[in-house]
Amino acid sequence: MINRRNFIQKWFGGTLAFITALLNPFLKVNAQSLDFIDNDYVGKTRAGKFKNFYINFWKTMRRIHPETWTLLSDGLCNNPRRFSLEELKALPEITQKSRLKCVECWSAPAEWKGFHYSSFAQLAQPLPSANGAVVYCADDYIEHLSIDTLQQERVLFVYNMNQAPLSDEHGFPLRLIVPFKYGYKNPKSIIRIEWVNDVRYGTWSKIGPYSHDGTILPGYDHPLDQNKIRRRITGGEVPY
Ligand SMILES: Nc1nc2c(c(=O)[nH]1)N[C@H]1C(S)=C(S)[C@@H](COP(=O)(O)O)O[C@H]1N2
Ligand SMILES: [Mo]
Repeated sequence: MINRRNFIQKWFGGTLAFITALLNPFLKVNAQSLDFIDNDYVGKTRAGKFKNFYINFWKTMRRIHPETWTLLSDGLCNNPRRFSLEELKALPEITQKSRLKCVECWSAPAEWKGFHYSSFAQLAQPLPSANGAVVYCADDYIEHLSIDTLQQERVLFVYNMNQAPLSDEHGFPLRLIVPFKYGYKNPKSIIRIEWVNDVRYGTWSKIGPYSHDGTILPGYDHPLDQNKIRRRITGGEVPY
């Protein structure tokens, strides 16, 4: 018996040490979450150059490498397949200035460039039975948007921000900008779009007190570019 107990203790202790050793690099990265400079990870940041445009990530993740990234489109569509960034950048370009408003209260403005759902839909060919898209991101973040929302004029699939390719922090190489919905409905670092016809809950609306719809409500805003001075907002897209 004692031998067996010893064995179990040793085995358990050894396994625990092994798992801790395996996790160590990740734990270290999390501990430095204010500083993802010069390493292969990105994560939540509010410091340094990001103090005027905070960075939210559900999980710390490896930077996406341009050579390996593709966008998978599958589910209820005629044409399940992968798209390269070049192919998506060849779609008709739209430039737009809009403010991203987080439900945690801050907001920040940017000029975005990308393409509209209508041109992407010609390639991806969602079936008439599809009424929404589940957007999967590289940090395991998920969001669901209805096709009705995606069709709105101000909604863009974006690959440029302020005349430069999206940074890893802001969602390289592709994100959604939905200016009249809270930031959590603006998924970034997108890797897959699944066309669906049922309602799916996104990461935040599943765990938080936040609505599935995510439309910006009347209330207050603390614009990071204006010293966070509190102002009233009326709901919907926040003025640039
Ligand atoms: N992949 C991914 N996209 C995401 C999030 C996330 O955690 N992971 N957070 C959302 C939230 S809550 C906000 S406010 C915005 C913030 O965008 P930013 O980090 O580019 O400022 O990203 C949204 N998109
Ligand atoms: Mo947010």
